[in-house]
Amino acid sequence: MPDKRKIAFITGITGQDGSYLAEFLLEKNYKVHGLLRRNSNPSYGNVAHLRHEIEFSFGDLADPACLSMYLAKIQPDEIYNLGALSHVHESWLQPLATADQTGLGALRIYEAVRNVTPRSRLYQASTSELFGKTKIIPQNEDTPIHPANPYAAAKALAHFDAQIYRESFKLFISTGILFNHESPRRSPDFVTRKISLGAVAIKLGLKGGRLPIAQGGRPVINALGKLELGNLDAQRDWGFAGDYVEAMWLILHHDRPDDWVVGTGQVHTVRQFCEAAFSEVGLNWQDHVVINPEWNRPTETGPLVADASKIKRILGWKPKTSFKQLVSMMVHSDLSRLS
Ligand code: NAP
Ligand code: F7E
Repeated sequence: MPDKRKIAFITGITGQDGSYLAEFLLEKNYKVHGLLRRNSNPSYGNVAHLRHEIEFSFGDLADPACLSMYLAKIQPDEIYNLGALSHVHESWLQPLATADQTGLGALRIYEAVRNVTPRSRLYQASTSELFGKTKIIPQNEDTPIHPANPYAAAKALAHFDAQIYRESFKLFISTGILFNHESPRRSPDFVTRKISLGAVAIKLGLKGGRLPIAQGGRPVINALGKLELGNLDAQRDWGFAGDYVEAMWLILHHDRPDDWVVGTGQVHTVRQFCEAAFSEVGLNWQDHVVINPEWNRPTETGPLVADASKIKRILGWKPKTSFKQLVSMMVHSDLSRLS
């Protein structure tokens, strides 16, 4: 019997979103393929638990030949381009690699689709960082794009090219302009996971080699037992990644390609995240957090707040997880992991 399942190809499958999306699509009986970078020690990242259910293709967004070859072989119905150097702070340290992987990487996928599988539907992972320095609050699909860091500039290239390829070549390329979304699978380089890991490590009294590694390859707690953070006043619209992958799928199932803002419409500060996470483990954050200006950025973005009324109205999507539930989920997951 021929396999009639729909075929999806995911770049960035080992990342936070790639793993939730793979689970979501497998649940819907898709055949899931993923682009996997070859490392000296093979690593399946967040999809290690699914490695027998996913077909992996070794490759890289830097290599257009491999992208075309895999599309020809896999013939995907849907492509989700989630692969990117996704860290804003890191993008100042690696601006050229960011431009290449995050910006040109997307363009290489669009070219491969144009030349090899023009009937595939393509989702491009755009970001609220596109709005960067905007003075307009909240932001929707019509808000002018004003990037403020190398990551956002690379994503802007990918975003504009998605629109250009859609209009010029009649390809089905949609973008999801997603605001921050987090989960227990978030890399500890990002502030929310750094805080949940830090609160739990302090609660459990972890020391030395038992401490998880966070941003900059350093233990999450410093030698004095404190959690070092940068700008506590920074504001973000934080949602749960598991809710957002459903939006990606809905976006590709609309009858025409388009751009879609996805977020909760609620902002919180880094300080409020600390307060909520430490109180989950019965601690007062002010006793444990210190400022390290090293984690400040040359320019800060925001406040970035989503006006997601379009996707709510047309596709019926809405976030299911509150800020409080998100923080609690992350802290309790780290508690059971580290206990
Ligand atoms: P993530 O956890 O950092 O995952 C990034 C993924 O990209 C990893 O699987 C990584 O593979 C892969 N990758 C990086 N460079 C690559 C290359 N040259 N070739 C192939 N794969 C490469 O990111 P995420 O949070 O899941 O986000 C998914 C996408 O959404 C990203 O494009 C991100 O920029 C965008 N986005 C995220 C958010 C958010 O709040 N999470 C919001 C808006 C947009 P390795 O495991 O090999 O490193
Ligand atoms: O920073 C402040 C920092 O690194 C959030 C990516 O998924 O979302 C993410 O980018 C805020 C910033 O995420 C620390 O200054 C304070 O204002 O967790 P973050 P991000 O930069 O918002 C967007 C939408 C994406 O598209 C990206 O791919 O937190 N902050 N102290 C800190 N941030 C970090 N990382 N570490 C600190 O110690």
